Amino acid sequence: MYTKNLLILLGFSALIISSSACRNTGKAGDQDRPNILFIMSDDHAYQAISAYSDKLISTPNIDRIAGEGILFTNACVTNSICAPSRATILTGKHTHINGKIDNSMPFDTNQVTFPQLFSQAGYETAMFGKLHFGNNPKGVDDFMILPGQGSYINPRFITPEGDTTITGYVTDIITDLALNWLEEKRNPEKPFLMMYLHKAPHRAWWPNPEKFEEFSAKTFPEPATLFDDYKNRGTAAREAVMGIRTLLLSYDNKVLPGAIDEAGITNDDPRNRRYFEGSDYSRMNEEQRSIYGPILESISDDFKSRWPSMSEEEKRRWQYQRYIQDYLACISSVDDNVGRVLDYLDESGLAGNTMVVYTSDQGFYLGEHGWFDKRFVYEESFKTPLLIRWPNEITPGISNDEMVQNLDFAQTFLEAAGIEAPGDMQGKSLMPLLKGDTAGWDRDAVYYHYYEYPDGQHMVKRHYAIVTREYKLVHFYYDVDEWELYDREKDLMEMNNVYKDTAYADVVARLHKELDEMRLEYKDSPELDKKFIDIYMKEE
Ligand code: SGN
Ligand code: CA
Repeated sequence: MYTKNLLILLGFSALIISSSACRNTGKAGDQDRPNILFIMSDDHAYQAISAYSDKLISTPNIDRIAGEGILFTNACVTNSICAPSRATILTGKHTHINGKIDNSMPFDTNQVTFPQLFSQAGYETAMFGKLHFGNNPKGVDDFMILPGQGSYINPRFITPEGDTTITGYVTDIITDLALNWLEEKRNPEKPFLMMYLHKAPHRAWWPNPEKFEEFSAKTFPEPATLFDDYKNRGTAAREAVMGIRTLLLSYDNKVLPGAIDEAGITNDDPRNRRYFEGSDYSRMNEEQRSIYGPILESISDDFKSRWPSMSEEEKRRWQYQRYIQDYLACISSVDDNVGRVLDYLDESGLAGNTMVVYTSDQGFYLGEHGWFDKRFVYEESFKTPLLIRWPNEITPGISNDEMVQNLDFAQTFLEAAGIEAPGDMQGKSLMPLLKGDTAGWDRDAVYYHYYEYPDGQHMVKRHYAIVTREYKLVHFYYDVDEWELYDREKDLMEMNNVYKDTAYADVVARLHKELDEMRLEYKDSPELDKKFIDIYMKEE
């Protein structure tokens, strides 16, 4: 079956190679306009991309994008959570303007998204994978998206023709769909915009069986702050519920529920078994169960033999290893699949005039501060990976440390395609930076605002912030009124809130003023903060 599909794919590749070879020699009209391939994964921390750091994993394919293009080392998001990040990317506006401030708020479909503008300008457009908006994408000629968070195993897809379920592993399937569209479905006479959006490595981190087996046998280094005690920080860090020890033993760490009983544990989180029973595990067919089974048994045996005699510290270490093993295993599949797509672009002759972007909807904690998840403006979740390749325009192997944001993507792609951006977009095109022209880049601070609180789950308080290269000034509000200041140059791990340190009095005064100005400039305000709280109260 697989071989047959492969042969069909190869056949089509050959056709495309010959047609695109002709197409790319021309320099007139549509053939000048670049293709855009936007690759985004879900919760992919920059710490888990070897172009940024090789401490945890090697990602040779994702790295290729930067090796043959540009690596942004200071890219960040405006609101570190899934659907708001996607809304910012699609609209080029902060979430208080586009209205999608949290995962549950509906997306206002009257908002203009950049794929609509591409479509109007004659581009062929498509979207495959995770959107997470609660409504279908606008401006795409073709799409297959996961409902909500979607599933890792045998995922269901929403398509323009109705729903369908595909047997297999989600990362491979989304890639098959994207490649199939590139090879067979798109109109080769037009430039394309493709949104290729992975579900991985989102919780609950189900790897494919081969990676699961491979990575569950590895041991990974621990971050320096795995045992952070949140001293010298505010209430928000102490009260957030995203500690490694709050990971659920079966649902997250893949210990079979029976093994928890056999280990004599009587105080397991009541959600654990329920969630596990409704998880990807329940979606497996018999054949898949028989492949995953021995790996789950081996994890469960290790758990039973060691857990009952472990100290609290050892339990945190054990749960961290299980977490990071599965997380990185999921990324390894993403990397392999990105490699398939890059190879296709090379082989088809499309690579030169295709801008390939790799990013994530936000960063993620990989045990730093003792956490998983995101949401905070603190470094690991505020920053996001950003790698861009476009051989016809970008000098290979450059790196850029300017403060760029996901807010900038829409205007960048529009400028690249020669399409005028609407005047109310709030970002800045990165085109000069892609061309190595940093002289005219005059942004020295970015704005951040997170809203999803109280969420009953991770409980990260509402906050807004101004971030400059040197400092981060944050205001936590709603049920607290607390300010934090971090010295980003002296305190890389953000362990000391120096807001009340008199040595920083001038900095605090200056940043307060700049933050006020920035809130005005981006049209955010105390009235809007209140409006969003009122909407939230009504929903409750
Ligand atoms: C789920 C996860 C959370 C996660 C949110 C948001 N819990 O609710 O841990 O923060 O998604 O993620 S789970 O028990 O359902 O796995 S986001 O990427 O969609 O914003
Ligand atoms: Ca996410």
